[in-house]
Amino acid sequence: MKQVNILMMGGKRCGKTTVLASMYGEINKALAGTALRLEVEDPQTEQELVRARASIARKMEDFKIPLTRVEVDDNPTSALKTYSFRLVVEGGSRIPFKIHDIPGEWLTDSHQREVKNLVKECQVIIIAIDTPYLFSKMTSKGYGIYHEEYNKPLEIANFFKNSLSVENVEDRMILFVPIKCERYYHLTNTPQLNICKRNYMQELIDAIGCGYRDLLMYLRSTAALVNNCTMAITPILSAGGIDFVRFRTDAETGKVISLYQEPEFLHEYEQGYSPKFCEQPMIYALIYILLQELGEAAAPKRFGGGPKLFRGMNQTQMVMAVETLRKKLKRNTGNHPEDGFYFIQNPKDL
Ligand SMILES: Nc1nc2c(ncn2[C@@H]2O[C@H](COP(=O)(O)OP(=O)(O)O)[C@@H](O)[C@H]2O)c(=O)[nH]1
Ligand SMILES: [Mg+2]
Repeated sequence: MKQVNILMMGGKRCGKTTVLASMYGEINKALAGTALRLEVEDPQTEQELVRARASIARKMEDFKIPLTRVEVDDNPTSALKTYSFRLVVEGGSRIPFKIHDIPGEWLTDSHQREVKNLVKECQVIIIAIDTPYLFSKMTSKGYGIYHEEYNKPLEIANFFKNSLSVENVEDRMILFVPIKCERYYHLTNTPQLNICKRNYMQELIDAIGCGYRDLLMYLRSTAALVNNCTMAITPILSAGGIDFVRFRTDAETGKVISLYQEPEFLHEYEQGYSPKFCEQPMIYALIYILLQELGEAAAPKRFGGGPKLFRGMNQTQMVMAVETLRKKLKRNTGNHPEDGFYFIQNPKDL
């Protein structure tokens, strides 16, 4: 592959652009000490990220009024959106770094072929999960009542099972990224609120297990997948200082309305726009891609060995970048997840 390609899928309007804007604000701190830096490539990407940031910042102001309503936006864009970045290697060489955001409907309609072709080009697939829909209004199935409708887990599973071959997915990293985790993170970490001492971030892992059961079973169904496909859960607080509180159905329109408010008991430095963990999926992705590249570089020349993607970097720089990023990677210790971070399968030993 000549460029880094990451595919993002998930329910509509779940907050993907907002997460990308927060990620971009943080990733270069994580890359400090490596020979790499991420930059925006085109003005349109820049504009979109600025707009998403302004929108969430405006919301943070609105949420100072308790129980501010957010209505589910019914006007999602129905086109593929590509965010163009570049990885700049010390010394000047540039690696195109693209994040493709596909509308959820594309998994079931006539665009399936296009998505399939896109998957072939992508090293990493991100499944964005709207966490309140997954976790709130819990049912006996182990996930929330709105999860199937809004996060589309069945459509995602069917797409993987029916439209992709094992070769399409086996050498990939698949990240489950629960976004808007504020409420559950703050509840877990605020003793005044967590009277039953529950670890909501840990419970989130079980909810993902139940909510994406079909997909997970499929991705673990053959030796080829188990031995090659990397899977992890990397939760995100896309905005920081706002908590989802509950859903309400509007009596007149029948629409589901989410209620948000400023969290209680937050330290001053956590109030307002203070996203957390947004850089983590990119750290996971970069380590994975660097390791893949190092693996190929180690392959004998006649099999086309030697770094292709990171041509401007020598092997030592690549190894050092992996080591630096590894130190910043949030991960589970043994079977114990940390803040909901959890490797489901880690065959490449990240
Ligand atoms: N309350 C709340 N709203 C959010 C959050 N993330 C995004 N939004 C809002 O939800 C809407 C859709 O977000 P966007 O990032 O454009 O979603 P996308 O369609 O998946 O790219 C925007 O109005 C955002 O400001 C969040 O963490 N909390
Ligand atoms: Mg978007």
